[in-house]
Amino acid sequence: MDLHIGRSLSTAEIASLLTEARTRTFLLVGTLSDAELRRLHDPLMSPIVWDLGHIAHFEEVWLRENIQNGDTGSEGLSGIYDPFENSRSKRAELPLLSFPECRAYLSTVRRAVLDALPELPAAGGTPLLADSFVFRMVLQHEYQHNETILQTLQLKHDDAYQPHRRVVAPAPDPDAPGIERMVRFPGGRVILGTDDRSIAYDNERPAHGVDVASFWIDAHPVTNAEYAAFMEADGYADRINWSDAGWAWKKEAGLEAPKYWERTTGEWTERFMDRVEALHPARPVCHVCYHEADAYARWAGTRLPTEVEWETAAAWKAGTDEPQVYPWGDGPPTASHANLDALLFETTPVGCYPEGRSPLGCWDMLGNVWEWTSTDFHPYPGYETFPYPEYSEVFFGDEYKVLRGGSWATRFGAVRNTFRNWDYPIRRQIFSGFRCAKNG
Ligand code: AVJ
Ligand code: FE
Repeated sequence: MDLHIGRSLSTAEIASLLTEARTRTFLLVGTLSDAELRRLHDPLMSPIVWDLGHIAHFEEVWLRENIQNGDTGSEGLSGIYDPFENSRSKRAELPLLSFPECRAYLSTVRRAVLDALPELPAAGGTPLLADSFVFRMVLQHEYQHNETILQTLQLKHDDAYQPHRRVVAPAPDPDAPGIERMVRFPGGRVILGTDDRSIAYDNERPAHGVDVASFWIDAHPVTNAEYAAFMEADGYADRINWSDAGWAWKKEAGLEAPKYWERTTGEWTERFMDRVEALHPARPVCHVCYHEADAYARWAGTRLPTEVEWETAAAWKAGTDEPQVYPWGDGPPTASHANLDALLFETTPVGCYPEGRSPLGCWDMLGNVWEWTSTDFHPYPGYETFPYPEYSEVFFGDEYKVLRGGSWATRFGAVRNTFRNWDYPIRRQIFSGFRCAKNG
């Protein structure tokens, strides 16, 4: 699926991308009962019907009210579906639309959007419409909430979610070059971020030069086998591995293994939705918080990469001034580049995606697991809010750590080398792993 970054979309392309996004949303939630959709599965997440109503509301605000002066008759819903008015743990108490009502709301908004599309100025007369940005923003919003819904489904305590698994991982290529432990960036000036206005969020702009010192970075994310070695070496118990904040959190939360790891008969297992599997040694460790990633890195004699180092390892290509949009180049992601787009419903052993390697030699930069970086979420120099402060601006500060690269649950169109995600350093219901770096 191609979002044609950098140019405006035709009416037909917009319609087909919007339809495809909606088909996927319903594929994910279509087998759930009304009760499962309405329930608060975990205080960290919204009831799934909230996400669905919020997807419709966001589309209504941006593709009807803000560009078409449209009105679809849903006044009063703002108070329910505005994320800033109600925290996630309170959303189950709201008068939420039922699943059938959500379906009706989604389709009423969508019909109005599609009906009005042909009348929109083709070349895009406003900053929102220029290069079809606002359509890609609404698409990415639905994609992002698909991943949020998958986090909720993975958390579900009662009957495990049974996904439609539509894809199998490519078998590791026996002729593929072996994976080195670490690769080295020789140091130099790199361009980070982007000036793109067709898909990039405000927090990815502007493109800016940075002088980056030489460093080493893991050629693949830290694997289960590597993480298990840290556990066996009493890594969780040894104070020396932990920052003060990490140690305090570890004690309070009683952390002793990644979330969804279970040990019943001596051997660790890892759960993906309804599948409990023996720990695969070559899968990246997933569902660790920042503090666990940081502790592992200290134990290993390394550190987490900065987001500048991460993006350099993904996007820099020797001999060119232009950073690459994706680790493999500028072409859109496909199933042979990365474990993205959710239909595998689990992580894959590192080494399955030789086509996805970056020029520096890093595997799995996109897909599989989000990767914690050591960087707090701050704006780039020259940042300007566009189009609304509640996407990034209100989150800037040292409370959040930046994550990069997307996970198996991230849709193709929702990630690229410049994409910045962020979360609290204690979170681990997200599909998060990490890779390590060191000076040199
Ligand atoms: C970019 C994943 C941090 O889920 O809070 C969804 C994405 N923003 N709706 C979030 C988002 C508005 C955002 N993250
Ligand atoms: Fe949202």
